[in-house]
Amino acid sequence: MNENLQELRRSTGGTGAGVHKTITVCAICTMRCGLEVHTRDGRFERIVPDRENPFTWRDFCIKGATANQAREHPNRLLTPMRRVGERYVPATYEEAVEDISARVAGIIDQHGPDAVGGYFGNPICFSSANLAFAEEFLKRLGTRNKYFFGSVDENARHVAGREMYGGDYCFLQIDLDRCEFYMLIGANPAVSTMSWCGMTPDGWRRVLKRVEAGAELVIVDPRRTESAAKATQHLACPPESDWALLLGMIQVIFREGPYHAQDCADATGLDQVREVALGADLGELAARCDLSVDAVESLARRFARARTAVCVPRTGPAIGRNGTLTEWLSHVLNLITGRIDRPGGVVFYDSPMNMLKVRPAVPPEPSRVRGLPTVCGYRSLAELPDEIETPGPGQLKAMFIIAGNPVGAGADGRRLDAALAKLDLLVSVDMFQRESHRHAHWLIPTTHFLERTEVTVYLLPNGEKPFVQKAVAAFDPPPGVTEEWQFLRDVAKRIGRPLYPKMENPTAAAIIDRALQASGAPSSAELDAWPHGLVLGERSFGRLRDCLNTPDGRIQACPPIFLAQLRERLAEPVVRPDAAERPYQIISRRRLQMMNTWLAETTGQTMRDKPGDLIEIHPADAARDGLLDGMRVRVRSATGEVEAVVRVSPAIRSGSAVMEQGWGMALYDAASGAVVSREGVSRNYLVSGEDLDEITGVPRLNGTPVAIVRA
Ligand SMILES: Nc1nc2c(c(=O)[nH]1)N[C@H]1C(S)=C(S)[C@@H](COP(=O)(O)OP(=O)(O)OC[C@H]3O[C@@H](n4cnc5c(=O)[nH]c(N)nc54)[C@H](O)[C@@H]3O)O[C@H]1N2
Ligand SMILES: Nc1nc2c(c(=O)[nH]1)N[C@H]1C(S)=C(S)[C@@H](COP(=O)(O)OP(=O)(O)OC[C@H]3O[C@@H](n4cnc5c(=O)[nH]c(N)nc54)[C@H](O)[C@@H]3O)O[C@H]1N2
Ligand code: SF4
Ligand SMILES: [Mo]
Repeated sequence: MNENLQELRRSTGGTGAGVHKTITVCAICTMRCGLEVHTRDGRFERIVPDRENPFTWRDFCIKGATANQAREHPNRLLTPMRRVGERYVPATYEEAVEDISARVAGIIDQHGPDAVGGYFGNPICFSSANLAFAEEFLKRLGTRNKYFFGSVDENARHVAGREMYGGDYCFLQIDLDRCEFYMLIGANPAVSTMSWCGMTPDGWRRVLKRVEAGAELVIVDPRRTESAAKATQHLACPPESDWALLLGMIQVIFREGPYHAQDCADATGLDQVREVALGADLGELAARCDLSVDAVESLARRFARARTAVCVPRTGPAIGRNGTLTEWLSHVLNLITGRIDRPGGVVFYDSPMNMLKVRPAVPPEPSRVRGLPTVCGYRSLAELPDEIETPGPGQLKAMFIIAGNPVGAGADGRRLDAALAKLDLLVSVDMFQRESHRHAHWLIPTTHFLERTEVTVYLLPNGEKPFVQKAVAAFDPPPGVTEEWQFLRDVAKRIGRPLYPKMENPTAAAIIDRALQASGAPSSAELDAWPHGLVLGERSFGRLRDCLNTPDGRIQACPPIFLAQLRERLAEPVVRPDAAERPYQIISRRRLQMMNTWLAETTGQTMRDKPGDLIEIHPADAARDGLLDGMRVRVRSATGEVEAVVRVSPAIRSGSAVMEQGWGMALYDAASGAVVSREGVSRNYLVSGEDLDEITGVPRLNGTPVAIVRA
């Protein structure tokens, strides 16, 4: 049934009698660590890092080591399940394809293509084939109702790429080993690894080695994180204030120098940035980030004078209402100090798969109901309930949720849950039935990555080295499980909208071979000669300015929509107007054992405490509000309320409250409808879908104001 690359599955020689080692790649996070899977007589024994992988294995972690637990989990979906009343019954793959395609075709006939939509979650990126087929699927349906995890993650980078360089996927990467001054804003690589829209193997340890050798590492984070504890300076600024710090630094550098005169002259719009920066009140900017003017000046001087330096904001600010401004102003800071596409700075890799050429910017389009701009052609997840519930042409009637758990990952999950229940057709493509799939009419099972043979092309443009490897399946998929790219292809064909219509028989292998060929890489078949993967050469950079897709061919330092938003923020009061009513702002945290909302059912269980229930606050705040360690409390926002347990910790900045993301999501047993597990609470139920960064469409997952009262 699986006409994929399984026949190419191959085991290298065993170590002991009957033990086989399969060389493959972890598909849980972007690090894509090389793995060695040991099996005996086809049964799992253990997973260890593939130390012969020339590139990736050093970040190997517990999630990779225990990956097989999800594959063998008793609640894994092993066959398509059709909803009948409040229950699910097993169905064949053919029945699923037939019923789903008939219903989708009917909905399109009656309501038009926008009535069918899709949401792609984060793991879709870890299979190049699944991603390509899923994008093609929505394209061939012809729908504008497209959603992906970017609007709860990296959209700030997409909009900066689009507006400043002319490419949605123009990701600048850190030239790590030549850098002497790292300024990381809202990043915790000690836990999350150096893998945001790119990937730098062993990156965090390499940064620490540079620090030992004298480099500066400044971390801006409201919590004294595992990473901040290793920094040469930790600035515990309040959530959402990073833009003010950056604008203050830019002012100091414009006022005093040194700045890079040539790079400033070569960019468009710097005069406007200079004017706003110099016009701002430095005392007020410093107050917004709770720093002294001296501290801002000192940081700016050190940054500007460092021989090499980078300023890189990550998820902390990106998933808040000031993600755009923070990302933009970090580029400006890097630009004026001559750090863009220069050694030791943030660089654009020269690659045959040049993302400025392969993926030019998709112009934003206003959404149907709220008029929010699309990013990369995708609407904000925060708009999904409105698009389902608002009648009229283009109203959503059917959704495909592929590799995602949007009820837990995005804002106001309770509202999204209620909206999903109103769909005529909800299809989930996942290994499990989770909270977001509660109302699904069809549950389509998928392969676990240990059951897939596939070349990953993702790292060709964005990895620190151009690297390709054929991940090899260590196991056959269960008999009732088909690859998801194949499912989407079969449904589209049955609807009469075949994917890749110019190809006779589009397969994962064919699509990937096309991408490999375009990159000058060996084909899937040829890559068998390098089971541990192949580094295609050294990276070069320095050609960003020749590749720009902007109207005048120059870097746009001051995109008008960014400037307009900056002026709005500058006009806002320094103290939040709702600070008395809701004195805390919640921020998020990750654990090594979890991956967003998944793995709670496997490695999540190895955690000693129950982090899914905790709200961490500063001792002074606890004393003021009469809260004690271990006390049960209600956490209230303008949107919702959840219960939690207080943990008092000096690591948290006063006024911030840390609630771990990813918890509170049910895992179901589809056949019986029983909730198998639901640990902790979902802190995202507190987050509004209306209060967001209007440019990225990202809600205040970090920064939502809350009150905490005794339960
Ligand atoms: N408060 C708060 N919210 C956050 C964040 C935060 O830091 N704080 N982080 C945000 C970020 S960075 C992200 S990326 C998003 C994630 O948002 P989502 O991607 O929507 O959520 P995940 O929890 O990653 O859910 C992934 C789902 O994919 C399934 N899955 C795993 N492998 C496969 C596969 O190969 N195929 C298929 N079809 N399914 C698979 C898993 O079982 C799981 O159900 O959450 C965001 N939400
Ligand atoms: N173990 C593990 N590793 C992961 C993941 C996981 O879930 N678990 N998820 C993966 C994914 S999908 C992603 S996108 C990456 C993300 O990796 P990172 O970008 O490193 O994100 P986080 O680990 O969430 O760290 C964000 C930090 O920002 C701080 N913060 C919150 N709000 C603000 C703010 O307004 N300003 C500032 N300056 N700081 C703020 C938080 O306290 C937190 O320490 O990690 C990946 N790696
Ligand atoms: S989850 Fe762990 S083992 Fe897997 S790729 Fe990420 S860091 Fe590597
Ligand atoms: Mo993410």
